[in-house]
Amino acid sequence: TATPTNLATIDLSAYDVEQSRLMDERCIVVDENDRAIGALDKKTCHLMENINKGLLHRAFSAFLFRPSDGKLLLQQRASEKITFPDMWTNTCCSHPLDDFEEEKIEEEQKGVRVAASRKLEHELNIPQSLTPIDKFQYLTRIHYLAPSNGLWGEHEVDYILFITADVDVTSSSVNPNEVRDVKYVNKAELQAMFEDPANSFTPWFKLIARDFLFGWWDELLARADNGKLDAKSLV
Ligand code: DMA
Ligand code: MN
Repeated sequence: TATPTNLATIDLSAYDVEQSRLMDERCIVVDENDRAIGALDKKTCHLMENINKGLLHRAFSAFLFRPSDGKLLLQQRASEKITFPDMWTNTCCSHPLDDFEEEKIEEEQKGVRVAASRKLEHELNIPQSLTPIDKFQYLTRIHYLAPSNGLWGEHEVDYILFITADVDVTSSSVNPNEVRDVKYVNKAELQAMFEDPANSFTPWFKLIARDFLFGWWDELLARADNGKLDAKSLV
């Protein structure tokens, strides 16, 4: 197969300095069966030119619910993000990194759980003590490809993780380089947001909402009504 376009060939100087720096993180490259086959920097992994040749990496999508009212925390991505800026999406997404030994562990999805806890703190300032890795409920993995704009896109095996945590995140408590705004929504409020053409959403969030989230959410709320909200027993 052809060599991927690498760091040297695309100039990031027009982008946000911090987001450009994060493009040096090393993602875990996988095959179609989610077997780890190597590591490449985040920039290489997100160039459509490489994605179109089949380059695939491992990721997670975390969904955080507030136990008091069963509402889901959404984020609007910062304008500084190089991929999918300003779009509304689930609580937090990112990648387990080859840079950290713990994030490469596949048993019981340990690597993506550790990465999710790390990034919930980095993006939303949620203390890691509130998101211990055993509290994440792993639901499924999805394989998807989505272009962002001309140059950039996503092609991932994405692990979907639910967690409940009693935190009040606000637009002024988050990392502004990652997150522009936040919102807690119930199912009807999210449906109304989807119906408003003024809002734009990430393609993976639309996909997960359509195929999985709304169904799971009923189950979650039913349990909340019984005073037994416990994502661990959902599946
Ligand atoms: C990447 O998310 C992961 C998915 C599931 C799309 P991201 O672009 O928010 O990653 P990061 O926060 O590391 O830039
Ligand atoms: Mn990615």
